[in-house]
Amino acid sequence: MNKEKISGADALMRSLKEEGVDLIFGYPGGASLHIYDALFNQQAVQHILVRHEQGAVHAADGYARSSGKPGVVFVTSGPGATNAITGIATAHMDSTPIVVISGQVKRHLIGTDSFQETDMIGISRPIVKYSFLVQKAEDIPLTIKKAFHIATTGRPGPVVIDIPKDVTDPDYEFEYSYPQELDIRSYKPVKEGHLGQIRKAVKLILKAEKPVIYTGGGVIQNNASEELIELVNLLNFPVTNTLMGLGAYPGTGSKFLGMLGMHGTYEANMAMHNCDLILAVGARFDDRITNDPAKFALNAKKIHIDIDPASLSKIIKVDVPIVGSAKICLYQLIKELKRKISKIDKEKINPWLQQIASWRKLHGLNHNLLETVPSTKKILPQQVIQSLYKETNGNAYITSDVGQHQMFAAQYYFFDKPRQWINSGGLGTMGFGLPAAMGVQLAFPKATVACITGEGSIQMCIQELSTCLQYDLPIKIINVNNSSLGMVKQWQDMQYEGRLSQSTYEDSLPDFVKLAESYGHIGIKVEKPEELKNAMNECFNLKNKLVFLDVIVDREEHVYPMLEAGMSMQDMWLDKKTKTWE
Ligand SMILES: Cc1ncc(C[n+]2csc(CCOP(=O)(O)OP(=O)(O)O)c2C)c(N)n1
Repeated sequence: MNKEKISGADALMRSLKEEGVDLIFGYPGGASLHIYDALFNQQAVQHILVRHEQGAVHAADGYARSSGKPGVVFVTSGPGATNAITGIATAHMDSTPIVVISGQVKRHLIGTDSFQETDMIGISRPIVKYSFLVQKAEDIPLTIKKAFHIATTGRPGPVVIDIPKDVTDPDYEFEYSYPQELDIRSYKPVKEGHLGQIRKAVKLILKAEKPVIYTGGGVIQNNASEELIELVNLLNFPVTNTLMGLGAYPGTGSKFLGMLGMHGTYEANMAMHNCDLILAVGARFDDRITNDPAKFALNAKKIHIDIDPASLSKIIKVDVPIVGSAKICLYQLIKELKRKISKIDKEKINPWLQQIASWRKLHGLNHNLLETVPSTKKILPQQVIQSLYKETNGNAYITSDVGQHQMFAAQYYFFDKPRQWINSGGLGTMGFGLPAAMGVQLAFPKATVACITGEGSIQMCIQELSTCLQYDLPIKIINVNNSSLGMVKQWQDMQYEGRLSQSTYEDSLPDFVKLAESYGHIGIKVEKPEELKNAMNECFNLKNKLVFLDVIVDREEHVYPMLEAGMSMQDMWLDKKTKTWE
């Protein structure tokens, strides 16, 4: 077969097409001009021009989280590359598969402090799953093949490919072919759980009287929700999800305890603290869950399924570690349990389920605040989420930013499906919500996409409102406006006697309605509780428009429950005056 001669830049575009890429988020510059010219000369891949590289990476991340396909980013060298760093770190902490292709200065200029030179490989090293500095055009196809394989398999994560400008020079051509097979000897993630370990896990499961299934983002990433639901139905065990895991088990499901951890529900945290068995799947026992690891679930046996061997017994020592993919290991567990079906006694855990129900009755979240809090008061942030949930029938894709509004969203919107809830859990990146929503809307043009944000977070990537206009993205922005950096203020209220150091803005906030309008969108402001329902309705009825709903809420509201730092999972603040310990 005659091989065609093409340039490195054209080879890059061809290789991306081979990987099924149809969308790229990016921003051009000197070092990536050859690449952008190759992009211009092809039709297969659409490019979304963002307004800041951070937005490009979050958008690719939102695209990846919602669609399950890897997100792709183009940035230029120097400031383009460094602007992408927060986005890469965000994807790294939440294990999202993205491939970031950065332009680099010409090879002979590397190391000379040349114009717009920065050591992208060095800077990004601790926050990528892997990175490549491409040395010659001929290496591009195999590098792309490897990058997509590494980003999407095992524990997914971001991969950076840094390409010096002369490597993509149109005057240098080589014989292009795309590798069909790939074999990386040093990288072979284990998918199937060890059968002996699965059997040990089954033994513990059959013995348990007070079990909890605790799952995280791994179940969503690995498309293992169906298996999780089947397992729950088989055993009748209660389930709690991390912030990253919401939607893996239906939020309205009868066995669901709500989110656990720092702002988890009372019943989920009490169940974790008092259980006799934890089955952890695709979750990593991070500090927002365990509180003090030395006081964590002391009477529980622990089974931990995770694709990443480094996560096992990293923070909490577990009794049965199982390395493997969540989907396959859950399937293996179900299969083994079915072989022992006569030994499954669903009734045995009834007293435990009753105990959990009584915890919920005692201090569970009030999901009827819209109906029960008088409309003479200020709007509560929780009511905004409840109103949004009602208006969208629970069917929207929800992205969020970081702060109190994020926690209220996690607590009060019931996510029934995986990939419906998209937020920065690990890094907690303010500015994530809007560009992530762009990625979701582009992945699912007909879907309803809402971004729950705060007036602090939205201003971190507000420039993407312009991108939304260019590409007609009818995102609904729900700004839970408490005119303060609410989560910071909450900690200052609780731990610094209310000294609000740099967490308020005096009267310097923009008029968000006018701001939205100046970007060509629609803005609606709501201040009174009785206006909320209609405004929400108007917002979502404007189907083809981006609407910025600026909801002025009670700034004194705190997020509860809240774990008391350094204590156990049962030590929670339940409101401003009530705590569960002495
Ligand atoms: C980029 C970044 N800077 C700082 C923080 C620390 N931080 C966490 S929450 C928060 C306040 C967020 O305010 P806002 O977006 O208005 O949301 P609210 O908490 O008021 O709902 C801050 C500053 C962060 N998470 N991300």
